[in-house]
Amino acid sequence: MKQLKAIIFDVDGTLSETERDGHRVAFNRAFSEAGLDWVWDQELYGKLLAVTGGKERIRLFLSDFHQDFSYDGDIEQLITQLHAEKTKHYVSLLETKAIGLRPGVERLITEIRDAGLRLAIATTTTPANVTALITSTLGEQALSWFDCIAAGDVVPAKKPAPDIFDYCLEQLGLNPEQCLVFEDSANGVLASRGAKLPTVVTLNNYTENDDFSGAISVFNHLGEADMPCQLISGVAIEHDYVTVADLYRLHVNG
Ligand code: XBP
Ligand code: MG
Repeated sequence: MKQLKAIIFDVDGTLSETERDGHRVAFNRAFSEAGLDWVWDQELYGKLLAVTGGKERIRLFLSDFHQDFSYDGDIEQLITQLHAEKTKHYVSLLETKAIGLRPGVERLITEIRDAGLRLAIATTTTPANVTALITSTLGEQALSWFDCIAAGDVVPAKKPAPDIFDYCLEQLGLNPEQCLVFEDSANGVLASRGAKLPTVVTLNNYTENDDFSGAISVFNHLGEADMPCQLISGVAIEHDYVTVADLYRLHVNG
């Protein structure tokens, strides 16, 4: 019988709604500061989310949405610089506590720790962004709750490639069937399933039309006692919000 040992969380869109009001805003600030007239509105940003990774997203913007842009210098250097500035803006934004955790995230993380299960993170975003989000929402001590924070360019191929999850499993010293993943996007599920990891989805506005056929269950969020979650598809849970007991039950179905 497969025994659940660790819960692996994605970050953007799963722990927190960081994309629209966090990353997008930070990209726009970096563009404006660099004297560029690029503005990523909410709709365009939704299209750019087709790729994961901020540098990759700028490349997609230039190749598919702004072919007219010409630049005399080294374009890769410009992208690297813009992305570094974007990261600074994003971290500053989080330091103002502008973005909180999604419903049920803090509660479930506490329950997971109390149950003696291990915690990990597997994300495409830059490590500094993860540190800033965890610190600003759960406090600096919370960084030590995660046995592995696998993030960003530590692997060459970002989600939907399975590499970041493979890396995370290696760091944890666990097999895929000993873990359960929370993701919010089709690219995330392709990556986790590519690593053979059982996966549950909490979707959001940007991902509600994604294909989650590889997931055990899809919920709108994790829910709280006073904020019931909704099952969109897959295996149901016992109560109105996802508990550790549900994690064991969902895991058996993975
Ligand atoms: C989400 C991403 C990231 C962020 C931006 O990662 O694709 O690219 O949008 O962060 P996940 P960076 O859902 O895996 O957490 O600019 O640092 O890449
Ligand atoms: Mg995500």
